[in-house]
Amino acid sequence: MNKNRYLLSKMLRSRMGFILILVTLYWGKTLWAYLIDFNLDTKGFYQNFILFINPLPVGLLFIGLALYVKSTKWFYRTALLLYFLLFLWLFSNTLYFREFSDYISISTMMASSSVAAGLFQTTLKALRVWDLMYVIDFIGMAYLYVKKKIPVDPQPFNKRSSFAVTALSILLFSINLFLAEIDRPELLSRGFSNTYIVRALGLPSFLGYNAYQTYNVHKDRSEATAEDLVPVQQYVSEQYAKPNDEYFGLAKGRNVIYLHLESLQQFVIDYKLNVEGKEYEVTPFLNSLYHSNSTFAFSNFFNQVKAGKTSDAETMIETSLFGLNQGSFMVQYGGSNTQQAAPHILSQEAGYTSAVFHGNAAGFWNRNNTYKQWGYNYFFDKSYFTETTSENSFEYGLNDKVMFADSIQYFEHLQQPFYTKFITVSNHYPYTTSLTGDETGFPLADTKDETINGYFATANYLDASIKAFFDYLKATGLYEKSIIVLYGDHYGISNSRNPSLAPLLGANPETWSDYDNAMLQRVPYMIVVPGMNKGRIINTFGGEIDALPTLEHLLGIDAKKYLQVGQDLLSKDNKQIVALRTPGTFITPEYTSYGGKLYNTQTGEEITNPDEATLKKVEAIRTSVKNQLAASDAIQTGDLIRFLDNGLPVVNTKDFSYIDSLKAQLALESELGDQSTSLYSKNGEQSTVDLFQAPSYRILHEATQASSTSESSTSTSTSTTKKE
Ligand code: GP9
Ligand code: MN
Repeated sequence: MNKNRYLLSKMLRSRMGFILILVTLYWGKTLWAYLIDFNLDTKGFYQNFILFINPLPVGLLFIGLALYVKSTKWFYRTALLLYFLLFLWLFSNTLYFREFSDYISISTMMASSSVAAGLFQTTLKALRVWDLMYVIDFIGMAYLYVKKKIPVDPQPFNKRSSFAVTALSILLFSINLFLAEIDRPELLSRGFSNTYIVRALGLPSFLGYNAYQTYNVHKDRSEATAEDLVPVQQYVSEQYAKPNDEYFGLAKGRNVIYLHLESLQQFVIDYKLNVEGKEYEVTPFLNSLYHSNSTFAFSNFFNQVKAGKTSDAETMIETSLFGLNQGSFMVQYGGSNTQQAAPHILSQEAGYTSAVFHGNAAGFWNRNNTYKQWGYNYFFDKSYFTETTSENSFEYGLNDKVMFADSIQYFEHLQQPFYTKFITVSNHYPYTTSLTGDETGFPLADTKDETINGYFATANYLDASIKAFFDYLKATGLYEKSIIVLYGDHYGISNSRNPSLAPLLGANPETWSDYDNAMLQRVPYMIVVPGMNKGRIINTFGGEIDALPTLEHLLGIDAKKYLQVGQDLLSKDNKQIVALRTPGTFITPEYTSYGGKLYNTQTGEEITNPDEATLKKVEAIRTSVKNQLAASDAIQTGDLIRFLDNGLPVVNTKDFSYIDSLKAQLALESELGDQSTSLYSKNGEQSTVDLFQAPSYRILHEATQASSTSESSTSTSTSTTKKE
């Protein structure tokens, strides 16, 4: 016992012991910050375990570098300095987080000395009593130093052992990374959010990762010049599809409400799920919109996203430029590129106010920064809504009905006309975790694949929440003053699962082909213009890239002067060539190129021996697709809009703060007085919050099917299955 204690104290008095003490201190402080200061949203044992271990490898790697120093004095100085730097980075981030709910990135450091200044100002305000925990060891060390009680080991570490420590920490880091990738595949290639990186790998690794990304972005950007605009502008003016007189300005001056339908595919429209001989309409409300003569409903509208998924869809919808071939544009460039997105264009051209409502954390997909560049006045993320619990939310945020309900208190204070977007989330993979309690009951499909089985129920929930929101719009009178655009962002069922889906679509899994996969990339796209009766189902082929010019023309704003590569889908000049991001893939009414094969779009037959004429036509399509993607990529990676002079002022991101937005809205309302156009002001300063009603699945169906005992037994068994 005594011997052990002697060995331990000898060990701790050695250089290695000193390093280990510092690493442990750093570890402890980081965990303290994770627990007390940061909001890392970890769920379950596995994520918490990764969080728990991640300060260790990098701490050991850095502080361990001191072991290479031979001189006694300098060894201790170096070790303390490295420890101090790690501490400084940790502590700066905690202070920054208290103010901005995000982590310090290279661009925040570079872009604004104001952040540094702001940080300094807020530092004092941001300090808390318990911050003593972060510095208590320094006080202890100073005391020991003064009392000359710090043991000094004059024995240098040999190179080999120092190297062994470095190698060990790299090995530990690789294990950490490996575990993190299992938890979240493609973590580094797709980026997702700063929170995801920090909680998986820790703060110093986040800095390294961010530095690498920033370096790449800056390299492309610094090589670009104003001259690169010339071919791009040339392309854009050739690509321009002039507005259709019949529809130009049809919705001029109306509020624009975008409803982002998470993972909703076109095949669910009009689809009836057959379970035990009974048919269940999955999206009854969306179906009614689809067939309404107030709706331009598109039947051949394709998602064009890549690894940035939701963020790619948003990028296209808001800017008519593509996401990247690798990773997410919003994450890599969104916060720093000069952009001319819908909120900014509409604010400048027609005095619109803009806002986004979304029940996830603001940093996901770097929305908090990108939205500022897009000119969004407000961004109401989950911090504005009811606290998330396991009943009302899942991994990706608050359930849709709750998100809509909680949005109204802010929505009603927006000045009109407004441009808003509600990003739903409950119909997100895995489709089995978002619905609980009274929201369960829609039957599960019966395939081998649980993901597919749950998809219809969450789609049905999404449909019900959209209906509730429409009911609210009608009850408040906003409906007639608005144009409501709904779009599915991307597939919900991945290609690898499609053969299992096939039987539900009346197809044979054995003969399921890449053509079928391509056709399943269709997503809903509906433009509802209440009061208008020119609506119908439109078979024009198009995609997300085309949404903005289509909207602009409906609002009476000519897309011509903007650097947008999509085409108005209501224009007669539309080329109907849908470029997908995977090189070589595209869809037109005649040909589909997908999975390396060419198909006849109408019949689905593979074209193995194309004749001369076909070859020629396909070649022309390929060139057109390549040009469109190349023009977009040049704009995005070269940050070319910064050179553009089309009269639109550059967005000043400092105009926007997404903190305490209600206060800003109310202040504006009272400043405007009689001139305030918010719903709240127009409604005699009466809140409309109570007009939003979103009854649960159980309540809705008990009312209509109370008598059907077989139905209630189905729902009971469904909810039991879900709990397992
Ligand atoms: C998260 C949500 C999901 O906030 O928008 O993004 P996705 O995983 O679909 O790209
Ligand atoms: Mn999505």
